[in-house]
Amino acid sequence: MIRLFAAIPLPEAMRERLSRLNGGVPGARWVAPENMHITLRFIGEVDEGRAQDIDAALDTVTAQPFPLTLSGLGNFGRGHRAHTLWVGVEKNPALHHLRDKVESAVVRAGLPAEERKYSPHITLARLKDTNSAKLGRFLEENGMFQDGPIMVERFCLYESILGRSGPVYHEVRSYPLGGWSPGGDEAGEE
Ligand code: 3AM
Repeated sequence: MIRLFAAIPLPEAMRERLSRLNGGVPGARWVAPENMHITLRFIGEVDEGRAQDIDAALDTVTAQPFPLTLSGLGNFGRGHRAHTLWVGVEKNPALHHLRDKVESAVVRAGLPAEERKYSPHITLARLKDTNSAKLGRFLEENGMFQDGPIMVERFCLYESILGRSGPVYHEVRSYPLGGWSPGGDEAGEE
């Protein structure tokens, strides 16, 4: 079995800048810069055959490259139950369009549809029993964070290997955006 997810990789310089936010939240487990990405779809554990079907389906996804800007910070989970500290993404219909296409591809490959609303973000840290006042101060101090825009020109399939010191992600496939498509998507006809 292989644990997979589809995500947008980020340029190294941007990941380095994001990693400079590390600090000031006691108990946070900060994500290493090499592990930062924007998840499009968590896939989970699949066997080799299903992984090949997913790869083939993702290979058919067509979308134009698009700009993306990071903006603001937030957390998932309330109060002392906060579990994820993240950097947000400025409103971006093209990102949601790509995510919808990835979702359809994954469902075509036989996976159940994702029920949860898509909230694009970059996870900065995982939290546990975090002091909510300190977290609040961190969010206030860094809430104006902005970075980019970058051009999103590809998305990737990653393998997630769970280990004692956190997951390690490996890019297993890269899918370029752009180029010709029989559906006319690339000509902006949608
Ligand atoms: O992009 P982020 O870091 O927010 O939290 C996991 C990570 O998200 C998420 O998938 C990404 C790559 O591992 N993830 C892990 N298990 C998950 C699950 N069971 C999950 N997302 C949804 N359901």
